[in-house]
Amino acid sequence: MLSTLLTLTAPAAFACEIFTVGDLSVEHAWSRATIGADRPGVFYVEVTNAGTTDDALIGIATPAAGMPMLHETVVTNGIASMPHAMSIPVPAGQSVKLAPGGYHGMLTGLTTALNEGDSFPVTLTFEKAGEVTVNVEVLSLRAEGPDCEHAGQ
Ligand SMILES: [Cu+2]
Repeated sequence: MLSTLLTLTAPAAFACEIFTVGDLSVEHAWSRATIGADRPGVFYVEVTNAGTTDDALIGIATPAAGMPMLHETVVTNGIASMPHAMSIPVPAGQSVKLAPGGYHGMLTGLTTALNEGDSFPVTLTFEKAGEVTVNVEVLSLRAEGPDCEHAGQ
């Protein structure tokens, strides 16, 4: 009952939440609805490093999928491929976006279909800052990102 109420009254809150670990802040964690659970889901997020030490995202984990992995979409001669990214650099003083067409989390082996309005946790592991768990908001099938209003975004 309570969760239904929260979903109804705050539909866009999750993806706009900001999580911090050390010098890193993590926001805009979102995913896309899936038709079923057979195809992989996606995970996108934005990480800002306000510190003076370079860091890197080295892994993701979630109860929503059996095999979550970091991927990079690379287009070579017009052909897209998705090599496994061992680590995604988060240089000091910079922001890095996992977004459609670039770095992304691929959620293979979904435990259930992702429906718009759902949310699920993803734990990000950084080389230096350690771990942080964020709430991921499931947006519509064709979403290109959450609509958050932050000062300076
Ligand atoms: Cu992929």
